[in-house]
Amino acid sequence: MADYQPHPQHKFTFGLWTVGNPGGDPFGKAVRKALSPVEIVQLLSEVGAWGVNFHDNDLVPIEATPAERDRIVKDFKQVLNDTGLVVPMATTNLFYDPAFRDGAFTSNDPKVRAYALHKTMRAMDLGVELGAQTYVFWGGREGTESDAGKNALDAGKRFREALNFLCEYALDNQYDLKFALEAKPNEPRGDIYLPTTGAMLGFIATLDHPEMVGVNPEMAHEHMAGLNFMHAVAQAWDAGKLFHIDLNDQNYARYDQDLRFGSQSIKQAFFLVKFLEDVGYAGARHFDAHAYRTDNLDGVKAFAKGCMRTYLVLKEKAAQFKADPEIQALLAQINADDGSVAQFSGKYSADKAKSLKAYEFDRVALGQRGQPYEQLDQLTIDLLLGVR
Ligand code: GCO
Ligand code: MN
Ligand code: MN
Repeated sequence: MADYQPHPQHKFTFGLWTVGNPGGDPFGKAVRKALSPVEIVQLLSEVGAWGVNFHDNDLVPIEATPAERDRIVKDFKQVLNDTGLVVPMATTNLFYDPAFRDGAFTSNDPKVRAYALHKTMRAMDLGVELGAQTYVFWGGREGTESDAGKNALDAGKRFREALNFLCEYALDNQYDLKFALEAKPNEPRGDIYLPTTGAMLGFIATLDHPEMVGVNPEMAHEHMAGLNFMHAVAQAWDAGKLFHIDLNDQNYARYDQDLRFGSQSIKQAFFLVKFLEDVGYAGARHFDAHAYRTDNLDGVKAFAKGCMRTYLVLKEKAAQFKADPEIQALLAQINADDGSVAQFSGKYSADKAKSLKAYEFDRVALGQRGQPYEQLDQLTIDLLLGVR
């Protein structure tokens, strides 16, 4: 039996803002003491994480003087050095400050758009200085409550222009950095532009440097939209665009819950882990969530350990699924192919099209074939419930 202990090769990461979340919400103030970035790294090291990610202002407060910045960065580098934690990803806070109340790159105010670029370039410098190779863009306030005041077409053009500018900035500075766009359907805006991973993938193809830009799908965000997260991740993978992933959990059709990975949608989490392990996704597994507001520091540690433990348990379950003869026999039956139409598969040719059009199908027989999905799903459930 595995011990489900996290190791560096699992590439488990957390943001400073996740385990550092003091538990405030729109209805109540913080309930936990704010931890310094150094304390957070120590906590992450204690629970066995591999890396730590941050928004510029999680590390360096927006009001900090250059001298304060230097001291904070020095202390942070020291604790990274002491603990061995790495910084695989960094990002910009373009949503907290009132300056961004109507968005950043898509704001109607050209000064805000310019400030967003200025802030992001500085944040990229900081991320690169600390070793980040992935740079996430989550457009938290890039959206509207009313479409009366903002033109959706202009917003898309502005977002594209900003990303093109920042790609050039990375190239100009020879930064070894890839961008990962994170979609979310709503919260904090009524509607956020490019609300799904699929929408982001379509948008990336319109950029000047699409090869530098991929996605950072988040489980809770696709669930908020009522979608199948694993399907979104599969599409991103197929496009060669799965540059990063935000793992957490969420009850469908609720507010943004940021629950511990696997705490709510265990079956969806299983198929996701199975997918990532089956295809050999080699990037970071980032847990973008936080502990329940009810909990104190012990709960924060339990939360972080729980995210990683559940991932590893599901990884083991995925291996069991693969090794289970009954499950595999059903899958073989489901995917059976007698080769009788092999001549029609693959690339188009005029001859192939002609003979396929002329081929006589037994349509009624096709409709009579049932699939043992009920049996297979129950075996999956038995496996997940630990009775198999
Ligand atoms: C959210 C988002 C954020 C982003 C983070 C990194 O719902 O608040 O998921 O946590 O992931 O800003 O870009
Ligand atoms: Mn989120
Ligand atoms: Mn996220």
